[in-house]
Amino acid sequence: ATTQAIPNYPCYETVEETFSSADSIVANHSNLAKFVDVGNSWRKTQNLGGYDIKVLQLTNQSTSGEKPILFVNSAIHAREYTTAPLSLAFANWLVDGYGSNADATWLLDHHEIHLMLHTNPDGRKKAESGLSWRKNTNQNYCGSTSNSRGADLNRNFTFAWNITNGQGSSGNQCSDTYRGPSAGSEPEIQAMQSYVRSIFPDRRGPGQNDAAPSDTSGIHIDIHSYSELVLWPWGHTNQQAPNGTQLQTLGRKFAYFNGYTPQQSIGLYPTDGTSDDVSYGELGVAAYTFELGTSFFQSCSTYQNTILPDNLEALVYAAKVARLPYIT
Ligand code: ING
Ligand code: ZN
Repeated sequence: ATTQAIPNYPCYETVEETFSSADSIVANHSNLAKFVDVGNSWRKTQNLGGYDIKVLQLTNQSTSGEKPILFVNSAIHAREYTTAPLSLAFANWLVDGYGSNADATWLLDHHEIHLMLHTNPDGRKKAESGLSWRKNTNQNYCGSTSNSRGADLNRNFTFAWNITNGQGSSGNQCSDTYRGPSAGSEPEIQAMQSYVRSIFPDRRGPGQNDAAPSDTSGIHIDIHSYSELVLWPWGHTNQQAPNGTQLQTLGRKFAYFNGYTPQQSIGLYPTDGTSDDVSYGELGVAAYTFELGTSFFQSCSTYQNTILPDNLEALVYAAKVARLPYIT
């Protein structure tokens, strides 16, 4: 692969380096890893280059039976540099430890870890040039050459989309929290939502359309930066989620490992159409947002000495506690 590290941030893999590292993991551990194409970035849908949306699936393919799933997505916001490197480091920790580290071995034998390393690769490519880019790069919003163009992918999910009267997202195409013209309008979000629906069964109780999940067995973590927080639904209302107590208990345990502040996500600010609200609200998956570190363009030394080790422990713990619905 071509070497093209991000200027001044040699510890953070580019999109291409991330994908080629994932390909190497598969090449060196073909019984433990698959790298699956699950959709397209906006630019790819337009034949403007762009990228596939890909998931690194990690589990021992020789051990059979249904396994509990941890799904992690990272870099949905382009400038949040540390997030995809953390997911990739987690993957390497698992496969490198297989057969020697008891935790890594047990996790790969009996669990599935699914990593959407780059949820917004078009945007991430912009951010790699040093721009403070958050959204995707959809040229239909805010003018085709504006650096304010695109949709905020973490306001575009189909659950509770645009439900807070403009408090939790923006209708202004040039805003950094532009929600898109309709729920799920962006191809990156269509790819992620159909993937999440394909791996997690609907755990909601009978007769419930959009609320009151009765079980939290699978786990989804959306990795962002920054603010040193562990967040859980809801973001679109001050009400506690139906499983608010359980979500808080698990969130506090994640926070024990990474040292962050655990809270319901609306405590940060109101949001709508976010990833954690949809995974929890539509499917009953225990869904969290981690806010890594203290800046977008975090120094490599802080990432390597603090953010990476602390959050690796939190992710390992999350993979361990993901469980099957019938285990209580
Ligand atoms: N923060 C998140 C955002 O999308 C968030 C915070 C996520 C709040 C999910 C509630 C739910 O705005 C960053 N840094 O992107
Ligand atoms: Zn973010």
